[in-house]
Amino acid sequence: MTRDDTGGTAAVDAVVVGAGFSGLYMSHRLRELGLSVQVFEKAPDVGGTWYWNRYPGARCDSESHIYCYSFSEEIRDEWVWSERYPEQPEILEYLRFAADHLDLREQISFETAVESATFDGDAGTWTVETDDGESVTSQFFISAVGCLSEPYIPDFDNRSAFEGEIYHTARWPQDGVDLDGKRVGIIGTGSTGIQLTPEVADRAGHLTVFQRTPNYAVPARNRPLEDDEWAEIKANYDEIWEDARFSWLGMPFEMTHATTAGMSDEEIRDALEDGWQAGGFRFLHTFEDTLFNDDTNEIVSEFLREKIREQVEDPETAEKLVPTAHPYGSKRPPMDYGGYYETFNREHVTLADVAENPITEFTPEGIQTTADHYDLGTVIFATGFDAMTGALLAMDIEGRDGHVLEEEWEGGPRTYLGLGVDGFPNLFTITGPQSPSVLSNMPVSIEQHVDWIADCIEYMQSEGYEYIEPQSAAAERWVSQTNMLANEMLFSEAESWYRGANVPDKPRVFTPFPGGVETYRRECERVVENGYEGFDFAESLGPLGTSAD
Ligand code: FAD
Ligand code: N01
Repeated sequence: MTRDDTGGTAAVDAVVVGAGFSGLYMSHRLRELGLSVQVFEKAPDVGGTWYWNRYPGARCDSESHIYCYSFSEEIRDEWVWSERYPEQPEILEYLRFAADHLDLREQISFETAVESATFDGDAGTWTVETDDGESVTSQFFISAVGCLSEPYIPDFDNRSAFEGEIYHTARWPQDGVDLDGKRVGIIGTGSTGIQLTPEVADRAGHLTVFQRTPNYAVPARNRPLEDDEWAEIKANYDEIWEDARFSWLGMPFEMTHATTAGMSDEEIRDALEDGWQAGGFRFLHTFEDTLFNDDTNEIVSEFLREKIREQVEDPETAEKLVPTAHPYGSKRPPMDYGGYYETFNREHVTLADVAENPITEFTPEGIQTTADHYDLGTVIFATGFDAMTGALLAMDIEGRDGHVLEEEWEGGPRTYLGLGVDGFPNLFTITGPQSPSVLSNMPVSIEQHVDWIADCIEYMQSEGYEYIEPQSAAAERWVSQTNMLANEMLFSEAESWYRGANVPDKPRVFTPFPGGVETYRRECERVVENGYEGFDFAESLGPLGTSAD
């Protein structure tokens, strides 16, 4: 059955929220299974991340040949990436091409935000309500809302008093922003701020970068992809993807060394130089224990600190840019696409250390810190996202027997495998909390989640099951395992968005699964081989939630 256009309640087999990498592939797989699907997407087009993040310099830092879908030979054969790390318009064009090729647009309602989803215990269906007053019922409710899609804007005093222009990088205007000759301020030095800074410096009359925490940026070493290189990738495509699927980060790179222990200083330096020259995430593959071993990490961090000092002429500015309070990799490693550190050598660029002198308020003319006033015409928030749970919890989700997701997750998210939540039958969360998601090259993880969900629904169809729900004990175990693994690594040594630390009052828990893409995939496969261990299935609602596990 398809949704009726009258605004009345209608029934579909599945509602999918979001039309980025996840929602597009999910709706394709469901349609292949013969299900009727309704996709809701806030934006006026497909693309997700790549629709919204149009700021100057936006590009991926996964390499293009693996930052894409692998499931369709036709898409793969028809598409040619231009660069090692393509820019936002090219990635958006790719996702548009994929949506058109798979003929997915007809089932998507654009410019429609899902506001709530309520499980009706009598009917055994989800009722999904949108911001345009529409109401749809469905058997399955599938979230593809993205881990990094709910922008975070700090609540600075007097922001509305500012008489200039304010932008967030993840809500960048379609027609761009005129920055030429302007006095611009950028707040934030995460991956986004670091990509943005050199680009804005090229255009602005004066640029002030407000930095709270310095970061370790490694050169991305972007370049065009040559024809012969692309031909070789295509010739070995299946092998490359198989390596990515059974890897640590969803990237087909080998670790160069297990550890620094037993190596001479010169050997270590040479290995790090090789990683530095290779660039991007290949650098992180220099030593396997970088995120586990304090000694190795300190060597790697110190190498990067020296590299920063070499690039910045003024020693005082250099020291402000050198991270000392957190180990490399404990925050998401950013990439440098074009002289980030060298930008601070330019006459018209100022670094404002807002850890030392915090921002106190906005004024009509700019930003006041505890030390100085900065006159600005344009302020760009590169302040990131309410990550992992922000977009999910922006919807009011109520499961069976009055389980409300926001209340259940007051102390932090709790899922089984990042795929489902106990108390919420037939809800699936693509790249949900406690899955590898943001700790991986995401298309690899997205395809794995979508395939797992689609295969599970196919299994339900073949067995005559109407409902699936994780067991509480299984979710409990999975969350403990995720936390245990995170505690064995260096993640707890940084105030990062991985731990919800960037958003005031958010629970401080580590949200992604840090055990690696391969380990996670094998666990998901093992769960299926053991008859979907940890999940309950039922033909009617009665038995759900009663399993003693
Ligand atoms: P998204 O692309 O975030 O799509 C989610 C969609 O859901 C959005 O379109 C949103 O509008 C919609 N939505 C949300 N809530 C609702 C609602 N209530 N109702 C209706 N619609 C809703 N990952 C990598 O692996 N490698 C990279 O190099 C990389 N680069 C990145 C660069 C930037 C600037 C950012 C922000 C992220 C990057 N990521 C990268 C992560 C990126 O988010 C994922 O790779 C991927 O695009 C996620 O796809 P998705 O479909 O799961 O989510
Ligand atoms: O966001 P972030 P992002 N006062 O949260 C600062 C992906 N991504 O958009 O570190 C002052 O990392 C905050 O300071 P601090 C990638 O996964 C990928 O940059 O909290 N400053 C920080 O510097 C990435 O990790 C790519 O002390 C404040 C910055 O704002 C994720 O998206 C490109 C502040 C936010 O950094 C998010 O990256 C871009 C305050 N009150 C993004 N509040 C590529 O692939 C926050 N900050 C290339």
